[in-house]
Amino acid sequence: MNNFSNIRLEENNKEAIITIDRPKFLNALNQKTLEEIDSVFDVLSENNTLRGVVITGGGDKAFVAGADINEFLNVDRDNAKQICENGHKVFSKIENFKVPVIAAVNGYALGGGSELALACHMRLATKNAKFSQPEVNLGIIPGYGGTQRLAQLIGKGKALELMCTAEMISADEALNLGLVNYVSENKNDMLSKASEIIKTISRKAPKAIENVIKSLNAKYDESKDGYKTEIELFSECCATKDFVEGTKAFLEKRCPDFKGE
Ligand code: CO8
Repeated sequence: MNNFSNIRLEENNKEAIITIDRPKFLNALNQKTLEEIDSVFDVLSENNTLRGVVITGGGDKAFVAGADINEFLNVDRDNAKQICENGHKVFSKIENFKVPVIAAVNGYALGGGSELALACHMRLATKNAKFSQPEVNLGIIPGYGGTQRLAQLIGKGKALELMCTAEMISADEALNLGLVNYVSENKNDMLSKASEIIKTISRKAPKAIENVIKSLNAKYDESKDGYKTEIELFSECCATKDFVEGTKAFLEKRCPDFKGE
C-alpha cells in the first residue's frame, strides 16, 4: 500500500493512472507533491508488466494550475536553484521513463502544470483544457524545463510568444500548435483514448518501445549523438528474443507474442 497524500495511484496490470489530487489548490504542485511524483515513478519502475502511465488532475477544473504559489514567499535566489534542480530531476525522470507517459489534461495546465505535461511523452486534452506559461506575470520564467521543452514541441517563435505574453490558449489552439496529440469531448473519453493508445503500445515489443523513447530523447541531450545512440539501441533490440519472435511472426503470417525478453 502506497502512502501518498497529494496524489493517487491506480494500477491495473498494464496501465497506471496517477492523479494529482489537491483540487482545493487546483492541484498546484507544492514540494510534497513533487516528492510524491518522484517516488511514484520509482514504485512504477519496479512493475515489469506496465506498458503505459497516465497522469491526470483530480476534480474537473484543473490538470495542474502550476507550482504552489503559497510556497513562493519562502523562495529566494539561494534556494530557487535547488528547487528548480529538484523539479528538473523529477520531470526528467518522467521524460526518461521506460514506458510512455501520457498527460491527460482536464482544465488548467498552467506554469509548472504545463511543464509537467510537456515532460510527458504525449498529451491528450479535454475540450475545456487551457494551457499557459504565466510565469512572467509573477516576475519569473518557467523553471521546470518549460523554456526548453515548449520550444522543442511547438518551435521557437510560438514558444517565445506564449512565454512572453503569458497568453492562455484553448485545447483546440494547443492541438493546432502540436502541443497536444488529441482533444476529447470530456474526461472519460480522454481517459479511454489514453487506454486505447496504451493497449496498442502493449502489443509491441517492450524493449523496442523503451529504446524508441531513449533514442528520441538523445536528440535533445547535448552529451549524446542521437544518430549514434540510435545505432546502439537498434543493435540492442536485435539481441532480444522479441526481435526473433517479431520477424518469425511476420514470415509465418501471425500476430507476434512478445514476452519482453
Ligand atoms: N498555487 C496555489 N494555489 C492556487 C494556484 C497555484 N498555482 N492556482 C490556484 N490556486 C488556488 C487559489 O488561490 C484558490 O484558492 P482559495 O479558494 O483558497 O482562494 C483556488 O486555487 C481556486 O482558484 P481561483 O479562485 O483563483 O479560481 P479561478 O477560477 O478564479 O481562477 C486560475 C483559476 C486562472 C487557474 C487562477 O487560480 C490562477 O491564475 N492561478 C495561478 C496560476 C499560475 O500563475 N500558475 C503558475 C505558477 S508559476 C509556476 O508554475 C512556475 C513553475 C516553476 C517553479 C519553480 C519554483 C521556484
